[in-house]
Amino acid sequence: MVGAAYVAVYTNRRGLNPLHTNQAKAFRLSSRSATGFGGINPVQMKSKQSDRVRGNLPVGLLFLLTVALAHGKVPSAGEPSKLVPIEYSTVQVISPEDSPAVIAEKAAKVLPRPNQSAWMRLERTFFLHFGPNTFRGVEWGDGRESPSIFNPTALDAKQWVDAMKEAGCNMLILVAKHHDGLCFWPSRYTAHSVASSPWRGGKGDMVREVAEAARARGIKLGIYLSPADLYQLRTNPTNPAGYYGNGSSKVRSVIPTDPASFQNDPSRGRTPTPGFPTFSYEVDDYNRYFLNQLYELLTEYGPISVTWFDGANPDPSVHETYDYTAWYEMIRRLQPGAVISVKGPDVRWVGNEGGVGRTTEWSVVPLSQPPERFTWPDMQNSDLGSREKLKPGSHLWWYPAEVNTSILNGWFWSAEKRAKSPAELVDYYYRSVGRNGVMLLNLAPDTRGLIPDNELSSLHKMSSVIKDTFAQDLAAGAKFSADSSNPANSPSLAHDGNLDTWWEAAAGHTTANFTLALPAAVTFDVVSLQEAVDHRSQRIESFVVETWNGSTWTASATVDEQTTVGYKRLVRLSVPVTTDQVRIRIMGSRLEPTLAEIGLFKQSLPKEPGISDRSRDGLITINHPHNLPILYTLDGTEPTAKSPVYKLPISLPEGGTLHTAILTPEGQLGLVASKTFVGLAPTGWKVVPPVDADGDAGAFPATNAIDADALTLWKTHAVTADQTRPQLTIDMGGIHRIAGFAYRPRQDWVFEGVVDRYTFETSADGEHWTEAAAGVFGNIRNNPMLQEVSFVPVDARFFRFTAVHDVDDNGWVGAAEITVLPAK
Ligand code: FUL
Repeated sequence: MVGAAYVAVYTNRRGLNPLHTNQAKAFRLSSRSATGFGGINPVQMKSKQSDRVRGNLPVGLLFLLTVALAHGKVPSAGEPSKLVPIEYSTVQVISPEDSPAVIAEKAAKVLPRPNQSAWMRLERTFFLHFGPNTFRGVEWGDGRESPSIFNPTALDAKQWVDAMKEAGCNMLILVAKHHDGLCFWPSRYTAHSVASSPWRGGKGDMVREVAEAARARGIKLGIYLSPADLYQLRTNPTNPAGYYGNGSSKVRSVIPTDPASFQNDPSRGRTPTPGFPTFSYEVDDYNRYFLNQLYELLTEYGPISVTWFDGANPDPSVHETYDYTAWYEMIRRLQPGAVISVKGPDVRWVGNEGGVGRTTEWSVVPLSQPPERFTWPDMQNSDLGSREKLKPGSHLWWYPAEVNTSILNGWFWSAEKRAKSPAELVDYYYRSVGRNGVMLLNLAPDTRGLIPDNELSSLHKMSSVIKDTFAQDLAAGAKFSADSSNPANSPSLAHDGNLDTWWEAAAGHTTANFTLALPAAVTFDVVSLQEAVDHRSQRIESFVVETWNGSTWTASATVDEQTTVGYKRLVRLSVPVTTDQVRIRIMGSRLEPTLAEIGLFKQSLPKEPGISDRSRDGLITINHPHNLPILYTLDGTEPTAKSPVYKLPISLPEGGTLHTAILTPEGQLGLVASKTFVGLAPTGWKVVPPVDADGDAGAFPATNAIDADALTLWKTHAVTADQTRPQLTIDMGGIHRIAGFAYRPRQDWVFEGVVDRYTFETSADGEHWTEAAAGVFGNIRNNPMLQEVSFVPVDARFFRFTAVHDVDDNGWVGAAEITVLPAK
C-alpha cells in the first residue's frame, strides 16, 4: 500500500510542525512576489503558513527550512520524530533513508506550477523562423549579413496566423532574433535590426505585426530570443564593437538602460514602459544588451506566454557567460504567466528536432541540484523519470516536454526543402500531444514573406484529419465505473469535460479497472486519456486498453507501448475495434491512479501505407496491414482512385518522390504517405583504397556509407599526428552527370562522428580531382537530417568526401549514407 506512506519529521514543543502545511493548491502563489531564482525560489514553493513566518526569519534560514521541508525534516529540533504525510509540492527531495514507496509517493506529489499548467493545455503551438537565413538558403547565419538582405516583398503576418489558427494553433513563438543577431523589431540598443533593412522602408516592426495579428485571432504569443549572437561576437569583423564575449566587467546596470550611456554609465536608466518597473543588476555588456532587448519585447508587445532560449551556439570559440539568474528574475516580474523554455526551468526540450516524443514520458524528472542551482542541460536519454532514475539527493521537479519539429526539412525556408507529408504531420501530432508533450511545429515563410503552398497544403490536410477525428467523442452516453473509487472522485468525473475534476482509485489502490459501458456498440481506434496532473501529478506507469467481445476481455494491439499517461496520452489501436464495452486496465501506478478525462475516437482516414527504404538496386516496397488496394504516384501528385495499384517493388534508381494511400471498399482514399528518395542508388559502387578513412573498419567499414542502409555506419578517426582528415573515395563504376551530393549523418541521436565541415571533389578518372563544393552543415548537431548540397553539374565517375570537422571536435567522423544528386 503506497497511499499512506509517511516520512519522519521533527515537531516543535507544541507538537506542531510549523512548516509542513502546504496543501494541494499552496503552490499557486503569485510569482510577482518572487526573488532570486526567477520568481520560483524554494521559499515560494512552500506553505502559506511559511509565508506568515517570513517576516520574522532571514531569507537564508527560510531557504534552509524550506529545503528541509522538502526532505520532510526541520533541522536541529532534536526532538522525537512523528510521522506526517508527504504533502503536495512543486519540489520534493529524496532522502537517503526514503523507502522505495516513499520515493514513489514523493514523485507522485510533485505538482506543476500555474504557468506550466496553462502551457500544457495549449497542446498545439507553432514556431516561425524567418530572416536573413531565408534569403541565403542556410540554416545558420554568421552574423556578417548586411540587414539589406532582409527584403520580403509581401510579408503578411495575417497569412501566417490564419494558417496556424486553422491548424488548431493556440500559441505562436516568433523568432525575434536568431543566432545571426538581426533583430526583427527596431531595438533601441542596436542598429542591426529591421530598421536598417529595406523592408517597409526601414519603418517595419515584424514583432508588432505578428503580435497584433496573433492577438486578433486569439493566439498567444511567445518570443524566441537567441542567446548566441554572432553579430555581437567580439571577433565579428563587421562589428568590431560587439558585446558578446568582449571581456567587459560586471557593473551596476539599470534596466531599461539609457541607450545614450549604455556602456559609459549604465547606471542611468531610461523611462520605463508605463506600468512596468525598472531593475538593477550587476552585469557585463552583453547581458545588459540581452536584458534590455528582453525588456523591450516583454513590455511593448502585450502578454508574452513563452520566452524560448536556445542552447545552440554556432561559434563557441568566443566565451560569454549568460546571467540566467537576472534574465529569469526579470521575466518573472515582467510576464509572470510566461514559461521559460529549453534553457530554463519550466519547459524541457524533448531532446530531438524530429518531432518524436518518448513512448514513456515522465513530466516529473529528478534534478541533481536544487532547481535554483540547476543549469537545465539538454536531456536526451530515453528514460528520464522512471523509478530507477529517482535517486537519493534528487530534487523532483515538474519539467514537461515540448516536442518540436519543422514542417520543412530545416527551420528556414529554401527552394529545395520539402514539406512533410500530411501523414507525417498526423503522426507527429500523435507523437507529441499524444505522448504527454506539447507540439511545437515550425512554419517557414519564403522570401516573399508568405508561407508557401506546399507547407499550407500539408498543414491543411493534417489539421482536417485531426479535426474530423476528434469531432465526435464516441464515449458520450457511456456509463463509467471502476473497481475502486475515492468517495469524492467518482468515475463519471472522468467524462465531464473538466480537467479539474477527476476519478481517483480508492486509497491504497495502485492498480484499477476503469470501465466504459456504451449504450450501443461503437467502432473506434483512438483512446484519449488524461491524468489529473494539476492536482495529483503524474502517476500511471502501465496500462492496457481492453475491449469486450461478447464473452471475454481482449487487449487491443496498439501502435505504441502503453506506459505513461500524464497530461494526455492518445492510444492508437493497430486496427479499429467494434464493441460496447471498453476497459482501461491500469497495471501500475506510483500512487492511486487518476483520470481527468477519457474519450474514444475513430480516425477520420485509414492509416497510410508504410514505405520501405530504397535498396542498393533502387527498389522500394510498400505495405499495409489491411488487404486493400494500395495506390501510388511518382509524378509528385497525390494518388486518386484512378492511380496505379501497387503490385511489385517500384524502381527509383535516380531518386524521386513516391506518394501512396489505400483505397477502402467504400471508395475512400486513406491518409497519403510520401517519401522522397534523394540521389542515385549506390548500385555497384565501390570504396576506393587506400581506405585511410577505414580506421575503425571492424564495426564501421566505409562500405556502410554506400550500402543504402541508413542504420549502418561508416565511422573512423582523424590521424591526429599529421592532422590528416579522413576521406571517403567512391568509384561509381561509370560516368554520371551529377549536380550535388547528399550526406546523411547517423540517425541514432548519438553525435560522435557527425561531420559539420566538408569538402567534396569529383574526378572522371580517379587521378585528376576538382573541388565541387566545400562548406558547413549548419545546425546538424541539433537536427541531424539528410544534408543536400548542390554544385555546378559535372561528369564524374569518382567522388571524394573529406570530413574537415566534426560536431564534437574530437576527430571522429563518419556517415550513415553518402550519395550524389543527378543533374536534371
Ligand atoms: C536550434 C537552432 O540552432 C535552430 O536554428 C532552430 O532555431 C531550432 C529551433 O533550435 O537549436
